[in-house]
Amino acid sequence: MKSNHLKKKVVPAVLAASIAFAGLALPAKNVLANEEVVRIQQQLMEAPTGLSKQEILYSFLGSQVGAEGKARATSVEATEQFSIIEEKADSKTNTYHFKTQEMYQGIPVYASQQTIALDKDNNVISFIGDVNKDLSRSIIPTEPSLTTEEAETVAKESIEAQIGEVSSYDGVESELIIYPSDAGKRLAYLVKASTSIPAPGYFHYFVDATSGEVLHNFDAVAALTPALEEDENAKFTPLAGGGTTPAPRALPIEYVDVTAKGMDIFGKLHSFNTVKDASSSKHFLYDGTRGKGVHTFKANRMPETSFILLSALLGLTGFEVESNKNFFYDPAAVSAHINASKTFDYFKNIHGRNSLDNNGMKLVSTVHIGDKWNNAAWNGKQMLYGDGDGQRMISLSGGLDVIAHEMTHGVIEKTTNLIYENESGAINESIADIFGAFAENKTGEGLWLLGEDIWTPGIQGDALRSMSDPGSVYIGGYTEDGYYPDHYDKRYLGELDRGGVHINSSINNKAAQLITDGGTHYGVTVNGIGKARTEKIFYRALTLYLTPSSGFAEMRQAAIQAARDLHPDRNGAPSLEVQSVMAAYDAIGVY
Ligand code: TI1
Ligand code: ZN
Repeated sequence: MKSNHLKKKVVPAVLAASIAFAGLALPAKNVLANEEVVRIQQQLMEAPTGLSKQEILYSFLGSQVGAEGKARATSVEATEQFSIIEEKADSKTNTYHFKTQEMYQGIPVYASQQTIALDKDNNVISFIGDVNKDLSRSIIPTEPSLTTEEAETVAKESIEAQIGEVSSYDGVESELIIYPSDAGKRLAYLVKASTSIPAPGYFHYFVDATSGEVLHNFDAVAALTPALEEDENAKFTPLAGGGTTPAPRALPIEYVDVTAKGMDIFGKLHSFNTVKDASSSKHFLYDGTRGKGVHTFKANRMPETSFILLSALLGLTGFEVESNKNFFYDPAAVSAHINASKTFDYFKNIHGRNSLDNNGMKLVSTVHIGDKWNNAAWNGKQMLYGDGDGQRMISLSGGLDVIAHEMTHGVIEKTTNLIYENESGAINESIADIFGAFAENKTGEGLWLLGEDIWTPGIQGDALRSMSDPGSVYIGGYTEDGYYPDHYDKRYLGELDRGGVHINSSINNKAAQLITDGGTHYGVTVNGIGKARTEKIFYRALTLYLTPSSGFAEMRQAAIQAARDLHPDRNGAPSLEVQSVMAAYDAIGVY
């Protein structure tokens, strides 16, 4: 197929994404906020009698779609437009929860999901998500003119124009979607292609399945790591004693659980669970007592970009951290191992969650990623930690809040899958920070500082971010005053940092701190309800109410609904908890 009129992208990926989602063809944002209605239980739709929960769901969804001024969609049409991807009862609150995916003639509409909740009487009490009101009346081709191979060729030609010839792709996957582009809804292939040579990349191409036009594209690796060029030539400096084979070694089949000791990055001695190979007597950092295990590896300073990618695609973990006796000498690895266990325990004990996927998923971490890399990440498979440059940061695995932040990204991915750009990306980052702080479980201001333990060893009392006073931390030219924003009106609207995901997260972080501690912010007074209730509200909002495209308004609605489920209205008035959540979001300018 000839594809010589590839649309040249002049708009950077993040901006293009925001155009795609906020342009003319935008799906209707549908946050039905009727929280101001003071009632025992708010209702979006009274339960029609004699219908099953699913029939009620579709009757409700039908009422949300159908072109303006025309009759609403029938339940049958709604059944075609929305498929249920999850449903569950919550016996504690007597509520019932659906998650749906919007479809067009059997093809999923990209990133369009909905959450709907019913109360014990089957009244619809909450609805959050995007809907395309006129979808069933739209005329979108459903038969592609291009074959999958042709769409992949379009993507490959564009990729190779950027990075040079790729002799072998690590992987190419394609699926048909309906893509709400700025030029209207199109049948498109989402082609995901990964490369490691000549440059690491995880390219996403939205190729019009009728015309072959590239509607949108981005490289998830480039967007993750702006220092790509620098890293490509990074020197590989193995640590003394490091292994030389870049393949992960499998654990011995016959091993016994043993307790071992070792020092963390602060020189503190800990006991922790490891295993011993019955035949060689070697010890490994594998804790088999939690879920399907907690397993900690080291990367011997392999460049972060390649590692993130190879690990995500091929499951590369690095090398086993081994010891010939039951004492471990790698402090960064010991810290990672202990902090992953503590975070596992936090989610288990506080939220009843069994690991990231609630099914015991093995927790894999790798330390010594990159050369003085000042960051940590979750790549969809595992956690990765840099050593820091020793000035700005020290080994990131030493920060319990850092580890809990990264693991929370795993929880988010397995639940809501908030899209990692613009507002939904800021909510994603904020939720990672919120549980990062809560899992750390410090008292006082330390609770609200992020990364304080691994940040600037030469300066005391500072941190990468502050949740209680975001505006006390300087970030430079991103915002008008140079500080992190603590109000929606101060949000960063540029393209850097995937649309400010680590910048605007501060706004929602402040709401979480206000709900917990109380306080007056921009003249709005919030009564604090404490950590124990706040963390449950955010967990519930994440797992039951948010959708992949949720932004600040949806976050407000989800938090209020979660608070309302856990602390119902009484005598026609919202509970104190619900009032606190409302006031906190008022205080940060999110309505
Ligand atoms: S999820 C990860 C971003 C990864 C991008 C690079 C591949 C992230 O958000 N990392 C945290 C690390 C952290 C967490 C540090 C809590 C301190 C406390 C982060 O905030 N990274 C900053 C430095 C950033 O990426 O801008
Ligand atoms: Zn993060």
